[in-house]
Amino acid sequence: MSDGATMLEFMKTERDGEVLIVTLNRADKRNALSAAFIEELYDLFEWIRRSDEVRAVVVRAEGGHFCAGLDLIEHHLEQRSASDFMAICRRWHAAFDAIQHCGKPVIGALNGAVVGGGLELAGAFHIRVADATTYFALPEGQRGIFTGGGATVRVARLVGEARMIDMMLTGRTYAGDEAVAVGLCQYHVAGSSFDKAIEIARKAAQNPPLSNFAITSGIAHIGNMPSADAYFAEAFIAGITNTQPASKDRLEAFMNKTAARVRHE
Ligand code: 1HE
Repeated sequence: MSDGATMLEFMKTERDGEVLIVTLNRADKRNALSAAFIEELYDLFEWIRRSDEVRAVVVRAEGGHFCAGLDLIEHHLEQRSASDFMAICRRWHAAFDAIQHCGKPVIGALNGAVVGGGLELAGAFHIRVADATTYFALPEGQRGIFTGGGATVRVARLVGEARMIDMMLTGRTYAGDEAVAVGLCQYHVAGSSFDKAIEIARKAAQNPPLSNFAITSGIAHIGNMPSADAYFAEAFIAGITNTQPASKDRLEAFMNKTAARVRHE
C-alpha cells in the first residue's frame, strides 16, 4: 500500500491535517469483522506506523453501530477447524497489536454496538469516546464462543477479570457514564463522539512523536513486567524521551514563562 488512503475495501480514510480519519465502512453488516477486514486493518495500521505525516488517528464507523464483532456468518459458513480458527485469532492479535503499537495516538469515536470483537478492536485504541447511543458487550457466551481477538488481555485490563467474566456469562451491557466508570471508555459525550475524538486527536498530535510513541506503547509493555524490570524500562524510555531535541524548546518556554501552565478548568 503506497498510501493509506487508497485501495481499501472495508474502510475509508481522509486527512484532517496531521490526523488520519479512518472510517469502518461495512455498515450493511454492522461493520462485522471478516478475515479480509482484519487483514485490511493490519495493512492500514502498518502503513500508519511507517508514515511520518500521520501524527494521530481517529477511528469511527459508518452506520448506526461501531462494530458487531466477528463475522459470525462467515465463521459459520466456512465450517472452520480448530486450527483454522487459531490461525484467524493470531491474525486478529497481529492486527490489533498493529493498532495499539502504531506509535501514534489512536482515538475511537464510538456509536451504537461495540460488542464482542468490536470491543476487542476498540480495546486496542488508546482513547475511547462514547456517545449517547454507544453500548458495550461481550455476547460470546450466548453465541457459544469465546473471545479470540485479545480481550482476555486488553478488556480484562480495562475492566478487571470479574467484570469481564460477568459480561461474558450474562451478556450484560454497559453504556453512558457507567461505561466510563468501569473503564470501557474515557469519555461519554452528549453530542458527537467524532467531534470530541477529533478534538483529542488534534491536541495529542501536537506532542512530539517520540513522546506519543513512548506513551502509547511504553505503558502497555511496562505493565507486563515485574516491578524491578518495569522501573528499569521506565528509566530507559525516560532517558531517551526526556532528553530528545523536541523537548528542549518546550522546557525552555516553561523556564521563560511563555509555556501554558497546567490549570484545572
Ligand atoms: C452480522 C453481524 C455479525 C450483524 N456477523 N453479520 N457479535 C454479536 O454477537 C453481535 C451480532 N449482531 C447483533 O447483535 C446486531 O446485528 C447489532 C445489535 C449489532 C445490530 O442490530 P441491527 O438490528 O441493527 O442489525 P441486524 O438486522 O441484526 O443485522 C444487519 C445485518 O448485519 C444482517 O445482515 P443481512 O444480510 O441480513 O442484512 C446481519 O446478519 C449482519 N450482521 N452482525 C455477521 N457479527 C475473534 S473472536 C470474536 C468473538 C465475537 O466477536 S462474539 C460477538 C459477535
